[in-house]
Amino acid sequence: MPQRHLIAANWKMNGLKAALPVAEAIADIARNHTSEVVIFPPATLLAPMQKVLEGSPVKLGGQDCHYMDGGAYTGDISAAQLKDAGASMVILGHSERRHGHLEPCELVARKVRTALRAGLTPIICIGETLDQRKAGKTVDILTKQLKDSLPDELEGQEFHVSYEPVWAIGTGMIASDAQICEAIALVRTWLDNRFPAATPKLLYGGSVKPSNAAHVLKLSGVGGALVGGASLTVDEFAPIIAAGD
Ligand code: G2H
Repeated sequence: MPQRHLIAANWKMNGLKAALPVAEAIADIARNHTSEVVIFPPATLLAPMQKVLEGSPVKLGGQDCHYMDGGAYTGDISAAQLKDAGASMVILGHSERRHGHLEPCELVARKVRTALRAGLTPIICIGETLDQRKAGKTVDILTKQLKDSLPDELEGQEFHVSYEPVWAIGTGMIASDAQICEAIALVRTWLDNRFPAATPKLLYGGSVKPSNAAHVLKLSGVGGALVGGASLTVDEFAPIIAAGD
């Protein structure tokens, strides 16, 4: 039986309380489709969104967490706090963290361990920049990111990996079928060797829209999509959820 697609809504630093009805509408839509739908709202909306989603199939996740379990880290959020506010998943290693906050792979790996300790399922993001792709380094970069960001502790745990080419994020310039399939195949082969018992879903992220979602989700090995801009409105996200059927 084919796996259900994982359709993840990464709201990034968007959304006030006024956006809660969007989550409510997404929950209504998700009830009529087969995909597993997860919303990653800003942390301020986790608790109120949990109330809105009560009894619905839609899950919640955090967009990042600190590498420590807790302590004097002003402005940060712990994995346990995300869990306490209703999250069951967390995105780690998103390129907006790797590049915008200069987070190296080793830090991502520490965060993965912390997330697992808190009982969160990590979605670990990897992806090359345009310069790296042009220089023919994509395979090396993705392999290094996998090797250094995925700790041994993932053995026997639930986790997912999202391939997000940096140049495709928020640009409207989606990767080609060949580029997606090549990267997904590389990740699957690497994971099969490193974590043979694991069954992670492999997501694609980067300018997924209603117009391309069904096509991307049918590509070989693609188990879901991490959607940014197009997850912020029901009009755009509803057809992406439906595309996962
Ligand atoms: C990639 C994606 C969501 P967008 O960051 O993770 O964003 O769909 O806006 O390119």
